[in-house]
Amino acid sequence: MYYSTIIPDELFKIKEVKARMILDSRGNPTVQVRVITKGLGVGIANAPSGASTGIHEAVELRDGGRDFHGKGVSKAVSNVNNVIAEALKDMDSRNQYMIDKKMIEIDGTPNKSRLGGNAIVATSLAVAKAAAATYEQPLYMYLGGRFANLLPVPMLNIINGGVHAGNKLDFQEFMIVPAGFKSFSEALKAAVETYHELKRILKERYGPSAINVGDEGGYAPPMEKITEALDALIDAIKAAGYEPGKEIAIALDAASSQFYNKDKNVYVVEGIERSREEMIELYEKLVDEYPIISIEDPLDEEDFEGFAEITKRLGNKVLIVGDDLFTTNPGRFRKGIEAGAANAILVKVNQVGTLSETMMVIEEAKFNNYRTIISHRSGETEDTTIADIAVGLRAGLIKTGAPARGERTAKYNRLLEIEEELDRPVYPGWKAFPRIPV
Ligand code: 2PG
Ligand code: MG
Repeated sequence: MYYSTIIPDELFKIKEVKARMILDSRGNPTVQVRVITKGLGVGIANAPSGASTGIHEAVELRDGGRDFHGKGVSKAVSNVNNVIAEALKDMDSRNQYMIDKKMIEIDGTPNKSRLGGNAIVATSLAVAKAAAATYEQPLYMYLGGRFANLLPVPMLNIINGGVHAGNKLDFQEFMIVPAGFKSFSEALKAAVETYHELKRILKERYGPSAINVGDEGGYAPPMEKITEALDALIDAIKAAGYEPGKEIAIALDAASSQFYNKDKNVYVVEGIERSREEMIELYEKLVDEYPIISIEDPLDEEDFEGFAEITKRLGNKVLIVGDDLFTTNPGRFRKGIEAGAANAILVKVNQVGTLSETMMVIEEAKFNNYRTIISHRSGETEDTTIADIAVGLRAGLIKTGAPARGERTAKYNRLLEIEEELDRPVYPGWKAFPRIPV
């Protein structure tokens, strides 16, 4: 982190920590935390919320009972206001590690279930933002200093399936990746144009209801086959005037634990039961036929061995991304590194629960040649912190939904702002991936 010597230390001390309940993009309660330093730096952060949550994630503390169908967060809010606020008072807001450690110690559980992962993550991020505000610096600069100049390549989920949509697509996310451009803004423009062409194509092929959107702003057309979704993406890219595979590629999040049948040890895709080997063969075929450059959670979240196998077979061409597999958890990630499982990690701050642990995971990833993708959750808010984290920690890639719905565009809009603010913004394009097209 970036330290200045001009501002007295006293002003970085935490004066106030206050939480409240707000709503997320699915209309569920979530936690907002505001931290104020003695120098009157204000940091506000909201906890996001997943649907396809891995079993190893930090736990979102929910009230249960009748209110909000059990999804209330009054316990988490009260934990911030009555326990965390007292513990953090007068601590130096720049001492992120000690602050996060303190919350972890008070919580005392391996999955942050006592204070709540939602209470802890919102506080952790709000502390960093309050420290940055005390320096009068944007968060990305506070986190990365003068090295914070790398805009991430966006992975835009424009067809939704799985548990994020009400259709029959087994894979959860069909993303476009505008890697063949010189700047973030040009890349985003191409993605937006493709998104609108896709809308036209889907309406033509499947009727007006096909342009309803899912949780992440992507369309949720009544398709059944994976190849139908991929064909629609290719047609949309071409209709927008871009070359598939050269300018815009495709990424998938299979979120396969959702269609894995543990008792039978099979994956049920398009009504057919498939073994691990048959799944890998399916992915190999798809990668052969389509310009796919990234596959997230291709196999079950416990199958480190299977992940190692698919990484061996496809890892020189595509990113094999661990999301539910790693859950941004340092211990699980280390196990994955040892097994040779995956070559990229999806990084969700609320999955592990604190900013310091997130930073440790990113460092570990870079040291071990894993690519890092900073990710939103399917339940989001207008909070844009992950955009600053992606730039500040030089992640190289970001996954934050379709270029539609305010909680998704907020992050893209923040990245446009950052690109404009930077002296020399760098857009890594294809360098973010193992396969550079010829
Ligand atoms: C995922 C995420 C975000 P959720 O699986 O990668 O797209 O979904 O937040 O529902 O876990
Ligand atoms: Mg995922």
